[in-house]
Amino acid sequence: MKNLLGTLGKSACLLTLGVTSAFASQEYIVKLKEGASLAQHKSFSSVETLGVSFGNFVKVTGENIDKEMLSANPEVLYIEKNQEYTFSPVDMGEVLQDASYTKQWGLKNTGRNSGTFWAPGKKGEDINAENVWKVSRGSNELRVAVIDTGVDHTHSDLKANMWVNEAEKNGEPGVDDDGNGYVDDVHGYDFANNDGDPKDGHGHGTHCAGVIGAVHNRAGIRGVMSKVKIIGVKFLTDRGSGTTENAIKSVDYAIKVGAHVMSNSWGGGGFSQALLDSIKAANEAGIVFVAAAGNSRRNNDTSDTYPANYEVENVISVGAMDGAGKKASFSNYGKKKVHVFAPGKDILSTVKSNGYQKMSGTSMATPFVSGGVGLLLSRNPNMTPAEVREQLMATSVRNGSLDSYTASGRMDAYKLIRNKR
Ligand SMILES: [Ca+2]
Ligand SMILES: [Ca+2]
Ligand SMILES: [Ca+2]
Repeated sequence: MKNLLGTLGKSACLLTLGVTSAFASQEYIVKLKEGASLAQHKSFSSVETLGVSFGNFVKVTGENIDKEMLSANPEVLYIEKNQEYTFSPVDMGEVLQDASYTKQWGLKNTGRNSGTFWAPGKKGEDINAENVWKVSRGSNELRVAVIDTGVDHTHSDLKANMWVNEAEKNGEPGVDDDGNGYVDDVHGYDFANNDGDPKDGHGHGTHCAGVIGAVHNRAGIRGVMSKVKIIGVKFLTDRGSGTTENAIKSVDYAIKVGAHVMSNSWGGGGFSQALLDSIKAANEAGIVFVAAAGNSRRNNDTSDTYPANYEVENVISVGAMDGAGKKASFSNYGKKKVHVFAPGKDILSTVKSNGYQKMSGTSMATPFVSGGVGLLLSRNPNMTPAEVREQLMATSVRNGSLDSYTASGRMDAYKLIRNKR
């Protein structure tokens, strides 16, 4: 009986695989030589130019595409699968009405706002926000691209800190008024739906945006930066997944509109040369690329986690700390490859529809670092990404609990700005 079931199981599985590969459409990202184009082939249903600035990329769609044949084409530099990326907050609380600064333990940990009866928080395990705000509050010139599920740019706690493309705001609907190649990109762009409105149908991207730059008024919460211009770059759908194609288009867009920092609370898939090329292009443009270390409790020194693990000097991989100053149980870690930790458990921030919510994940730790880097660059706009990362790591606090999980410690925004080592 056991044998029979085993055999049936196996053949059923094979059958499923067969069906999938025969009918499913495949998508590949292909980098071609400059000026080259791809000749039509019967297995292609479409060849689409991606139009990014760092190479001649096309997306090839079709059934039974012969990857070997494509690779052998002398015009092809490389070919890879159009992969899928996701974000993964490990925990999402209820949407709150009574959001307040006193609950933001990541900014000011009182020891009473950061834990539970069973797992108490620890006073001072935060990013030292109140001290840094005496020195820097950010700048209206500093642009942070939140590459995510979009941003609710109408949120009352975000609106004043959204980037505004004036030519589009005062221009005509349906027209690319500033001629940057994107129609109606007033506050950013939506690559998931190919339109100029990166509104957030999920909440995750808005949460990240609030951690970076919620307005310092008397209502709701405060961001790490009180002055910043947030660019909403949406490539994750409202269900939270996106492709290599739209990830590299997003990075390209953020470069084109002059972002200083890219905040990336997403990951997945395997190695992608195309994504790596886009990150290198961002590095050459002097843009810091902050990335979530991941939420699968893994050691990133021995397991590949992308984009956090790409070895480009502008990449800062961020792990999540809990309210006691310890590694959050879900957080990935890495003595070599995770550069820094930041608050990432029970983080209160903005969500869509003018709401507030607590979420947990390295997704939430990442924008704390994007904001900290934003504060630094507001004061020192000429620092290179390599210098930023070096200073971030050298000024991080080694609190004992995190020592074996990261190359440095917990980000201290005040020490970072003052370069106190
Ligand atoms: Ca435009
Ligand atoms: Ca327009
Ligand atoms: Ca506020």
